[in-house]
Amino acid sequence: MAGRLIVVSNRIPEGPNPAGGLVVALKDAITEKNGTWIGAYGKPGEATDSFDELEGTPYRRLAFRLTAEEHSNYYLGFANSVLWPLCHRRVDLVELQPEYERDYLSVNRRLAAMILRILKPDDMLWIHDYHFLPLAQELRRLGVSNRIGFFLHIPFPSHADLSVLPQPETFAGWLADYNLVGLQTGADVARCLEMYRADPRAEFLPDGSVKFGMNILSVRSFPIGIDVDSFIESASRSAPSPFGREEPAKYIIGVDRLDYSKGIPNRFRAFGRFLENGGAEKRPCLVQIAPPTRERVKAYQDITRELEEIAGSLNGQFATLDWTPIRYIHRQIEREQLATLYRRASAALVTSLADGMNLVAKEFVAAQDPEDPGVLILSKFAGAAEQLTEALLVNPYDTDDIASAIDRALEMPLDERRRRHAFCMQAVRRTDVSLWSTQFLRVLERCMPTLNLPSSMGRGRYNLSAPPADLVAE
Ligand code: ADQ
Repeated sequence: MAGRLIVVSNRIPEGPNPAGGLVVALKDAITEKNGTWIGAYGKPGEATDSFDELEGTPYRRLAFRLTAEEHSNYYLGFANSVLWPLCHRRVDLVELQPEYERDYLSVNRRLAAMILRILKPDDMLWIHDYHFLPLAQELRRLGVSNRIGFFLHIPFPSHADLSVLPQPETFAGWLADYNLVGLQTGADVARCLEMYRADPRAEFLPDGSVKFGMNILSVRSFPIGIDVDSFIESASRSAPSPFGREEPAKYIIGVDRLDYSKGIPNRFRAFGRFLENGGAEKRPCLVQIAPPTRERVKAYQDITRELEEIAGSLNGQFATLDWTPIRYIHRQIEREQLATLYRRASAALVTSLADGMNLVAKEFVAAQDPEDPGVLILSKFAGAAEQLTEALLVNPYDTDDIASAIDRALEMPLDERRRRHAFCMQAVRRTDVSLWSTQFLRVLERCMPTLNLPSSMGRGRYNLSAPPADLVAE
């Protein structure tokens, strides 16, 4: 029997029936492969050097706890105040503190040692996201030669932005210890390869893989998607209006984690411009759902304040006794309700300044009635714009561009709405999340396991083959 699949992600799926996006994507694969999910859980506490096993899911869950200091320095610090802004083209928000990187490395080192204790020789590891960039390097140092894949959910940083790191060259070194690096889009792959092209330690092989020292790694794009059929099913149920009796006659929807990368202030300003330019006569409502995240990081406190100011000022300027232009809701919404909200909306606004993919865009498309679909307005800087080319693509920095797209969306004739929706729906289906995980794992399985050279304990090693071209995702 093939080896087990071990998945590592920042948070472990919690509760007896966890249902986040990544869980939907991976639960079948991990269950079939007798797999294990590893991630942090609970509130910060005592550091442990072995996992706690959580019961109640068909796959095994092994959880670890961060200390309060690690949570501050590794999670809020290096991961979310250095790597997150760096990857989202906000180097002005990068906060460099020596203890951030120190704890980032030490958490990865501790986790590697804990994984080593449960690892079997033919297990395959799939590591997720920017919290664990150096995890393969730490595992290789311990002599681990298993296949290790990595998927970055957020944009790959530009070569110029990487230079804000105190030692920019470590980034290329961290990734080089994976057998396969998966990125969201072709543009991300191009930026990653540009980094290796500029690095004298890297050499390109004829099949496009990168030889780095003695290591060979493949870099491919695997655009993530949603569980299309289940989303369509949720949206097609004839559920009562989530607004009750307060449903606006015509509304545009925005759904985001409250994050500066999502471009929500620009969206509010553009909606204001649209109202000023005569849109107020149509009395549409912008329904923005944005639960706060990472509230201890200053940049997140700033954006919360900024949005309240803009929404307050626009509502003050335009509201009437029976119409509130912006309804801004700071909470998480149930999945079923979200699907209904999408379906009843005339348009959706996704205005990310940078975004790995943006699943909200795909959920909105899947939720529409194909006979009378709403219009997706999508930032050209969201990864989803590489596939959803028939959305109304906008420059999120250009207020007038978004304002006129809102106008165009609300006026769009039915046949054009149907045509654009049908095109986008095909793209949403092509990137269904089950295909995403299957393709990634098929490519990773075809990578030869790494062979350690005893002299250098994992630093000098051969990876005998890159994945064959027929298995490469788009
Ligand atoms: P996120 O930055 O979280 O994900 P996104 O892809 O839009 O962004 O996914 C958000 C998910 O959370 C969606 O499924 C959405 O429905 C849900 N959600 C958001 N706000 C909600 C609310 N108020 N109530 C309920 N649900 C809400 C990161 C990257 C993205 C990448 C994903 C997946 O930043 O670029 O697409 O990972 O790889």
